[in-house]
Amino acid sequence: TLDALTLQPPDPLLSVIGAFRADPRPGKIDVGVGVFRTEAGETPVFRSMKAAEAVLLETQRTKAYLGPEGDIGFFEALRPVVFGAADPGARVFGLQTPGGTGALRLAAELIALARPGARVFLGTPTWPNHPPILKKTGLQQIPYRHFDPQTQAVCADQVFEALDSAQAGDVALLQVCCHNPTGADFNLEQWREIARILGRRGVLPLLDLAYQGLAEGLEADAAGVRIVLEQVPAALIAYSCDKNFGLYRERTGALFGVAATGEAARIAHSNVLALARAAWSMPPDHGAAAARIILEDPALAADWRAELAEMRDRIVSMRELLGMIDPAFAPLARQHGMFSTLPLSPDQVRRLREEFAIYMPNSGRINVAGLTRGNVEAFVRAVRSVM
Ligand code: PLP
Ligand code: TYF
Repeated sequence: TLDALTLQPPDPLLSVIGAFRADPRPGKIDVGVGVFRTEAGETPVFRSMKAAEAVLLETQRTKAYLGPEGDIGFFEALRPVVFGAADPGARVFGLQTPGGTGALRLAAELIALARPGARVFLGTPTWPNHPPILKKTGLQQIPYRHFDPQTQAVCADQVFEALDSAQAGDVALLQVCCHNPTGADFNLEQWREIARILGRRGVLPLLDLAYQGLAEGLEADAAGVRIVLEQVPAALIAYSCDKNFGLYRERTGALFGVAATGEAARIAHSNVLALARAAWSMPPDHGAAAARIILEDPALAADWRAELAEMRDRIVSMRELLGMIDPAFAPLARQHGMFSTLPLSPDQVRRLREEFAIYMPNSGRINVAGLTRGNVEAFVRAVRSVM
């Protein structure tokens, strides 16, 4: 049976990790995979997380199964961070998932169960894992242009036009903040227009929130969710804690659903539980348990928020520095989060790797958190020299 398989290409983002590691050149620069890095080039465990893990080690009395929902306390503690004052009460359902990826996959499965082969409107370029997840669940993709490489900004008119061509029962997969791979987010005015269109057309929003707190702040970064919820009866939110709690390999996330009524939420909830059971049965506990301890403790939560603010400040200052060194990079200062996509060909990306030991995926996406005050000028010079 297995000899019927054919060779598959590796993950274009994760394969940069190994290539960078194998390069012996000092001064090499990794702007590849999307993990936050400090000025020292490290991706440390948060202080607040270390403290929460110590509490967990001390107080955890059992590791007995929790069930397909995972840690309900985690889900409930995260809920106000996502919805704030816009919490739809009994219309909310959901569960803990293995990372944002697990939440996306479960959301896609739920949509496919309700409406097999549903159409999903998807802005391009997007995170390379979005298309395979939709494909695996048999959903149909309707791509449209999200980003204009010339202006380095959202092409809002094309987004509105695409979404306005959707019909009742269609889905729109939208990234809420820190757009991966372009950093080009919707502003509030654009979110309001998108929300009106989704409401008018009867489109189900599938909101991908993987970087809350890394753009402008925890509250500001959830604006898209809250604006959309004012205009639509139902929505799905795939949430990742892997960046904003620094949990990455612990695979921590949640799927939040909002249904039209409490009864519809109860039914949808029973379906996501059944789908989770058939996929991973129960999510891994550690990251969610530690995140819950942070969120439930005012002092730890305050420290967590301060650490997030530090990360955000570093990202913003690297973006500003890029623009100050070379005006061609100035538009990057208006973008959010770790990612930007430079107008580089795969051949130029190869030259940066071979001649300058600068590592990024072939798409020309860079992680600005891989830059430091010490290497940013060399980075700009190298990029300019291959352009
Ligand atoms: N969505 C986007 C846009 C992402 O960049 C990521 C990154 O990992 C995810 C979802 C999934 O996050 P996780 O690592 O928690 O699965
Ligand atoms: O886009 C990124 O770099 C992050 C990390 O299969 C990531 O989202 C990349 C690829 C992948 C899972 C996570």
